[in-house]
Amino acid sequence: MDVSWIPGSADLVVLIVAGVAVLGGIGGVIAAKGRRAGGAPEAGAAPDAAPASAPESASVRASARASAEAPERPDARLHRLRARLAGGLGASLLAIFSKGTLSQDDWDELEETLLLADVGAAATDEILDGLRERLRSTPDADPRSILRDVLIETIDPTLDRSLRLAEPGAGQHEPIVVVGVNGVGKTTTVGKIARVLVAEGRSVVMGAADTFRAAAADQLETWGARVRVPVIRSDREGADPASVAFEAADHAREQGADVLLVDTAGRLQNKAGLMDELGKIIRVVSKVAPPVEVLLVLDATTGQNGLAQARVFAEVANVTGIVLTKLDGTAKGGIVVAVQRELGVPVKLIGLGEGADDLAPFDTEEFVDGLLGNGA
Ligand SMILES: Nc1nc2c(ncn2[C@@H]2O[C@H](COP(=O)(O)OP(=O)(O)OP(=O)(O)O)[C@@H](O)[C@H]2O)c(=O)[nH]1
Ligand SMILES: [Mg+2]
Repeated sequence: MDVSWIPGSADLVVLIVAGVAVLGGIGGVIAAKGRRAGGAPEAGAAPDAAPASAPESASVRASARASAEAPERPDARLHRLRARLAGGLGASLLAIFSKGTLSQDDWDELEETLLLADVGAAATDEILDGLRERLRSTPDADPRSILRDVLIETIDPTLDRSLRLAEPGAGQHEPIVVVGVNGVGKTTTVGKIARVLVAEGRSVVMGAADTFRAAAADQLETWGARVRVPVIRSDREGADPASVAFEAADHAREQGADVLLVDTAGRLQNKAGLMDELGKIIRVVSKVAPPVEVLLVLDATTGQNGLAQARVFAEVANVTGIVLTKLDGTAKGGIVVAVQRELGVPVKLIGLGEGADDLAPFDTEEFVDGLLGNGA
């Protein structure tokens, strides 16, 4: 833009540039917005923490504007959401099973249906063997209940799927780190988990350690504002994610929060880079408190690709649980079986929609009943 016609424009340009630089500097440091929002002391802040005189940030304004919402209690959620599972895998299986005696073609169709639902080859064989064996040994039993039993056994109702958290109010600022490739639903899941924890009476702090895009932290702040959970973030794109994670952990400790939720970036540029970044985040958070959960978020619609990515994450971080998102409207529910086998860790939560309360604790029987469209 040519501004040379404005008297003293050279000075003006210098002033504007200087102003932008100052603002950039303020925005570039860790902006412990939750701290300022809550008026909590700055003690223990990293040396580069935002000065108290920094202008009020967007998150503070957003938090003030938003009215707090009461999230739905988690226990009944899967029951409400399970209708969203029906119509996919379960409907196809039941259609085959309702034929009575199964011909070889029916068995082939069953196998194909399971494979198409991403159950995986080994588990498919096991399910088919289980079905044959049950149909033989209990010929009078309802084939539908045999199918239900075999699916429940395959998914394994004995696995501990609870988040390993202390009781609400324990104030142990226990970290949960959420990882996964981009677009799978990490940030949404972090926001939804915050709502679940708040509904359970827990105090929560969130850390936006996805510093790749400023929009990622904005997205998390929107979630935080709705349930009045402070979000620690940086305004500078490309800021050190581990510093943000540390600030967040430190803030959670200061506040005596029950849980710290850390959102991370999903770029899978290469394994070494990922290992470096995630490793560092987990290490610095551990200085305050070791993560009680590292949750891997997987998009249920991505099939084998998703599994391959999951493997890389599992090698890099000590994944303790899986969150399967986007199970609404997909016939790929079989991925639950495949991913548990692949990684040897249980699916703990499932995403069944974009709505704020569309995340449910995984319950094997409810899930199978949902798949099979069994009545409530
Ligand atoms: N239908 C459906 N959509 C979902 C679910 N979970 C997340 N989404 C949508 O998936 C999209 C991506 O979600 P994000 O939470 O931004 O994903 P992310 O992993 O944080 O993405 P990056 O930050 O880019 O790595 C959004 O449009 C979400 O609304 C789900 O369970 N069901
Ligand atoms: Mg994100």
